Amino acid sequence: MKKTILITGATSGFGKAIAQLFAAQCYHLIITGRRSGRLNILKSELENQAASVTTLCFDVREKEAVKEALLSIQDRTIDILVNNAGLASGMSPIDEGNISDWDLMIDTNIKGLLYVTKETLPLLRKSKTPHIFNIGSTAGKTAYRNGNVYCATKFAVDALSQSMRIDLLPYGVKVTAINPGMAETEFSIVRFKGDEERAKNVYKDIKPLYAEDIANVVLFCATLPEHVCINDLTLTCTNQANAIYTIRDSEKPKQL
Ligand code: NDP
Ligand code: 8X3
Repeated sequence: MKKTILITGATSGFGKAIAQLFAAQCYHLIITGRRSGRLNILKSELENQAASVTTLCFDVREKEAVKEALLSIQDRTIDILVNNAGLASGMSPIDEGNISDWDLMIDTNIKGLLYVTKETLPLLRKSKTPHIFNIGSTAGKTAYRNGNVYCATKFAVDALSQSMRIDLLPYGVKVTAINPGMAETEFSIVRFKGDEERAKNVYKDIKPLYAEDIANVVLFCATLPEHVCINDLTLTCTNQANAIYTIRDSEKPKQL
C-alpha cells in the first residue's frame, strides 16, 4: 500500500527536494508552506509525474491555522511527518541581536514544529509504521559565533527529538533527527534578508551539501526495516567537520 508523507516547508530547499524524491518513490504527498503559488507549481509538476499531491497553505507559527489545516485532512492517515519548515534570521552577537529576529526563529523553529507535531499525531497514530523526521542542524550540536538564538532553536529541536522518541515509544513511532551542516538552499538568502551576495559568500570555495543530499538521507532512513530506527543523524559536506570547523578549498595544503 502507498504511504503518505506530510512535509512542512516544501516550497523550497530540503522540503521541496524531499517532496520530489518521495513522489518519484510513489508516496502520496501532503506538501505545506506559506507561499501558495509555489505549492501549486510543485503540485502540478509532481502530478505530471503521476504523483498524488495535496497542498496545505499555512504558517506554522499560527496555531489555529495549523489546527484548521490538519482538521481538513482528518480522514487521512499519515505515515511520515517531516518537520522541516524553519529559518535563521540575522547573524549578530547576542548583545546586538534583533528581538523580532529572535521571536521569528523561536516561533517558527520550535513552536511551529510543536504545533504541527501535535495536530499531526492523531493521523500518524493511524499508521502501522509512523515516523517523524525533525530537521535539526549541526547548529543544534555545537554553538558557533553569532549563531546564538538560531543555535538555541536547533538545540531545542535536538531535545524535542529525543523526548518525542521516548514519549512515543509505546506507540511504535520512529523519530529521526536529521542534522545537516551547511547546505546551499535559500537558507542564507533568508538569513541575510535578501542579500544574495553575502549568501553566496557562505559557500564560496566549498562544495556544500545540496537539498538532494538531505532528501536521499531522509529516504534512506524512511526505508529501513521496520525494527530499525536511526534516532540521530548528522551529515556535513566534506569541507566541514562541524558547525565551527570548515575549510575552503583555497585554504587546503597542496599535499596531505
Ligand atoms: P529554505 O529557505 O530553502 O526553505 C525553508 C522552508 O521553510 C521554505 O519552504 C519555507 O516556506 C518554510 N518556512 C519558513 N518559515 C515558515 C513558516 N513560518 N511557516 C511555514 N513554512 C515556513 O531553507 P532550507 O531548505 O535550507 O531549510 C529547511 C530546514 O533545514 C530549516 O529548518 C533549516 O533551519 C534547516 N537547516 C538548513 C541548513 C542549511 O544550511 N540550508 C542546514 C541545517 C538545517 P514558505 O516561505 O513558503 O513558508
Ligand atoms: C544551518 C547550517 O551552519 O548555517 O543550520 O548553522 S548553519
